[in-house]
Amino acid sequence: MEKFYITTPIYYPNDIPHIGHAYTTLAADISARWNRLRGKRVFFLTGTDDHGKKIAQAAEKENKNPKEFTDNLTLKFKEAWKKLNIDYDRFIRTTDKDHEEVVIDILKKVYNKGDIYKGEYEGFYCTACEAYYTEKDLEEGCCPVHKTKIEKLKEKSYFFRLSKYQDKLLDLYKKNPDFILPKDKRKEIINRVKEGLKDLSISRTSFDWGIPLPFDKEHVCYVWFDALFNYYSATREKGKEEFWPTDIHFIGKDILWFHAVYWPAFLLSAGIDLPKKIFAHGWWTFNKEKISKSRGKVINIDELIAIAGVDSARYFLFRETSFGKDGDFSEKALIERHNNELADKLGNLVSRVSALIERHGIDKTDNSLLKKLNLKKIEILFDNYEFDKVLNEIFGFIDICNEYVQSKKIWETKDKKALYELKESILKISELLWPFIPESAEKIKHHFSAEKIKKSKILFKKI
Ligand code: ME8
Repeated sequence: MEKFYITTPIYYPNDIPHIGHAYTTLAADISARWNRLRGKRVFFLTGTDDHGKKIAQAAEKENKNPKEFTDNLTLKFKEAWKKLNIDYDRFIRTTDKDHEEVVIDILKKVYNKGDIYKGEYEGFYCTACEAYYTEKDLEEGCCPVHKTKIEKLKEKSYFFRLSKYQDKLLDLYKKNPDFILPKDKRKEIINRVKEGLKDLSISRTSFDWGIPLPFDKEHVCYVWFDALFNYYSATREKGKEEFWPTDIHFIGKDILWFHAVYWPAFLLSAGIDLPKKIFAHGWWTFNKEKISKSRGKVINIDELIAIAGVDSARYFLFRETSFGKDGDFSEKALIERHNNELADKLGNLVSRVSALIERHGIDKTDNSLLKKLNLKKIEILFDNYEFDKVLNEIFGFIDICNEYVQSKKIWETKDKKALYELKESILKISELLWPFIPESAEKIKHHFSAEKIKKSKILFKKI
């Protein structure tokens, strides 16, 4: 049986999760379900990034110690994923003992190899990014991403010899054209790497919320060096080793640089096999505005679900925009898709056909209707993470089924053979939709697998 290892970023537990975090985690859930459906052994990892200055500051603001602070918020992430029907295999935290041990081991290895050396760093540090900037990166003295005033830091630091890996990285991108997806993002990374890579500061002394360096306890490990290794440490558990390397890392485009440049360089240095693919998806805005806690434009998980239910939210996020492109979230657009597509197309098909079968029964026959479903195409689209197009294909077939009821005038002809074809087609539709809308798909499957099929209850109430 083929294995499939999929990950999400590990999120900063400095606040409750919002729609952006849900998006990546849902994408991974959809992929995990699809691969399980195809009989693969799947390992789906998500979790939280507990260390670092950002978390230390957020905890301090609430007068909590960082461990206690993150324990609390990590629970909120787990609750949210449960509400959204996200079925992961492990929730890792960078404060987990097994993870910390792996990071310490790797740090020793990379240090002994000579890829870590001591120096001094002077630069502009944005805590929200957990990254250093040079003066020319700044926009009027502010962080180019967060537009907040930025502090100048000078500290003794250990450096990772990132510059040494420039050619190896370029070679990696060349030999593996699918390493960075989508393709347009790949080009951006290659161009930036070609401009040159500076060595990377990987330790901090100005706070202590992190993993102490095994060769100098005065320093804690830089949060990104610690965090990225979560993907690897989760596979050091007994029985999980076979899952390495990762088949696909799902991330948002904001953190592609860390994943496409730092991460493979760290792994090359540590002598560990590289992940197969990194997919950087687009960014959601909310009513055309940036999702930002500080400016009050966020939509949290309870708000998202309250609009039209879990399945409609899951459906909307992957139907509205292609994975890889930016999208705008609005309640209005979600409700429209809920009404016009889930209720009017899918819901209508299910309720009409079930009512007709209850009245007239079915008669087994060859299924010419089902042949109109292009399964091969759907498989390719799914494997290419073109979720919106997958849904487009399935809903195109739902239209064909609805037209079939209409053109055959089944309510007059009482055509049991056509009803059989429709029943089988609906079962196939429910299977293909299961990764996206698991709860409704299971209801449909259950309903149409019954010995005596009865008229179904309304699946999606119109809003
Ligand atoms: O970056 N639209 O954590 P984070 C789409 N801890 N996706 C969004 C989004 C939006 N508006 N906002 C957030 C970190 N995301 C690090 C990661 S991994 C080793 C360490 C999603 O809590 C998207 O997946 O800031 C993005 O990459 C992630 O949340 C950032 O989460």
